[in-house]
Amino acid sequence: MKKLIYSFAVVAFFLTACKNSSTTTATESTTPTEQPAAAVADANVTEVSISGDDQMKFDTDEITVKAGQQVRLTLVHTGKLPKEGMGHNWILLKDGVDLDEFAGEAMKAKDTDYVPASREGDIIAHTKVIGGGESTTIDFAAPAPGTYQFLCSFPGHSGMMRGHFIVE
Ligand SMILES: [Cu+2]
Repeated sequence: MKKLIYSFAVVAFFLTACKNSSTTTATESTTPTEQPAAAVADANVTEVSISGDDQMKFDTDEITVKAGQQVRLTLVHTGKLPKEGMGHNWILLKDGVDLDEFAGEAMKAKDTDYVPASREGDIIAHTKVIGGGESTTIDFAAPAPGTYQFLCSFPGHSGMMRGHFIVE
């Protein structure tokens, strides 16, 4: 019981300490600087990240952004396998494109990172193929509100590596 009371006292101390320090920071940052302008410019950019692993899986099957935003998407490969064997990319398809049909074409397009030239009209945005330990970032404008599909087009991956990209 004594120990419990002691822990409460420690927690209470930290809470008070935090409160004090945040009050101090708030007061310090009231000085006007050039920063607000930069913050306004960045407000239009939504940063999202998605990762793929050596188990042929994305860490999420749903990404949501707001219409009118610029999207900065980072694809991270958290695995160790090289891109020749376990490469991942991220491709966002236009509304109405059949994902399985697209993936069937894409797996033949090794020379162009599994992005088939004949299907470029079906794509809103895509990354390059990366291997374990690598990451890549792309910027694109969020399309009109709706639900879109994304996939990894590396051969055999789209069955597992796919999801929905929602624009609100
Ligand atoms: Cu993949």
